Amino acid sequence: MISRIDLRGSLPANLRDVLPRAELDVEAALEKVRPICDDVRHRGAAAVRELTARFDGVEIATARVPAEALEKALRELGPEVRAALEESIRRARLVHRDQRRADVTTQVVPGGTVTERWVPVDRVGLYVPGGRAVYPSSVVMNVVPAQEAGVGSLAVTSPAQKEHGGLPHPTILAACALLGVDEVYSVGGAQAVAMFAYGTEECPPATMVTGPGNIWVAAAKRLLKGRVGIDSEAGPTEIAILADETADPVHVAADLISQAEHDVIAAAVLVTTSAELADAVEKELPGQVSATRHSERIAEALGGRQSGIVLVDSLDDGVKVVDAYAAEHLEIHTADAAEVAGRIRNAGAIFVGPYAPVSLGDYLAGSNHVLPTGGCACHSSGLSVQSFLRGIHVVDYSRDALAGAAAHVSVLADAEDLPAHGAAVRARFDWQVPSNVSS
Ligand code: HSO
Ligand code: ZN
Repeated sequence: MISRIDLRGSLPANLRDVLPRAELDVEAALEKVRPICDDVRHRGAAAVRELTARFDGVEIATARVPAEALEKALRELGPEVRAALEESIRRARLVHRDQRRADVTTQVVPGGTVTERWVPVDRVGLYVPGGRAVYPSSVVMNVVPAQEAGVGSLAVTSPAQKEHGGLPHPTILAACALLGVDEVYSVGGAQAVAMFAYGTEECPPATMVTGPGNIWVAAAKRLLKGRVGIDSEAGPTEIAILADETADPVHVAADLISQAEHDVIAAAVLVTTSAELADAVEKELPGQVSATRHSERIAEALGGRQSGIVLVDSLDDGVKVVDAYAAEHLEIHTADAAEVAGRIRNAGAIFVGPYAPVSLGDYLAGSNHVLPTGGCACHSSGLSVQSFLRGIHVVDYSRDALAGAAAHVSVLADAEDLPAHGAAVRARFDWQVPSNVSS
């Protein structure tokens, strides 16, 4: 059901290449997505409606979800789901509120300061997947950091659903209503990203588009990046587990299965020092898989080349392996899990010990579940308040402070053969370099 990679002995130099990983060919999707984005750019709302009819099989009179539909969805939301979503929002707010940054002013020289001022982007368009994946939790994970960052204008879009009269899934609508988001669109795919990037008669353009989506959404984000800011091109979900002989194989198997549930191309990787644990997990998987609802999808994900059990000699090697893999989610099931977690450098999020499964982070830990996939955790972070802020440097120098820098500016400008740069400073001192250079 799941393959094995034996890295006992010595670790190969090209560690990253020998580890299992799915390749998502976003590049190939770009050419298909380009005409869709161009169409939305040139024909606006009419193109969005026609593309929705073509790809989602639904005729929508307007892309904007009426306020009554949001109110109705909230009224009809089951009380248990409502309570769980409210608690998820409350915990996420606690964590994300603490991520807010204060402006910092540094006095570089007397009379010369640089302030880093944190300013939220003006308007964010949040993409929420639809279809097989109905993720109200992703509404929470995208909206909360944007709101806590102070983004003034927030719109959500999610694909039109035939069985819901051309509206997004009602739980998505209810989550928007709970979060106080009243601008919602029933548009999915590349056309949704284009709608936010270019704007239409119905939807003003956004400064930034965030949120996970399928390959078409990822391709549209790649294509329109620059025109609009993006978070990341979220790829298929990944879980890596670093475990020693103290780990419980039942928990390990359950957690691997939990993320394999997302997609046939989701990745589940166990890295362990214990061959006994590897055997026990392998023995445990089939029973748990067949007992769960999406067993076919899960079996395909676990059996795919992106998943596997990796055997290593020591925890030190295990740390090297999971660092090379740079998983979206990394669980640590070892004797001193906190100590091992402290040594990890590359992961989207780290889940420490037996009582912090990824599923907790998906819904209720307070952490964000929009995390870097495909190894991007070695250079990127998950969604946070910071994702929606720009740090603007505000430079404020007095005449004397500029005088103290003038000679160095002139010299550097000449060294770069950009004499007009130096002249711009000298113009303020009757074209002379002031003599009072401070160092
Ligand atoms: N594990 C997914 C998020 C999610 N799980 C949403 C359940 N619902 C990517 O981090
Ligand atoms: Zn999940």
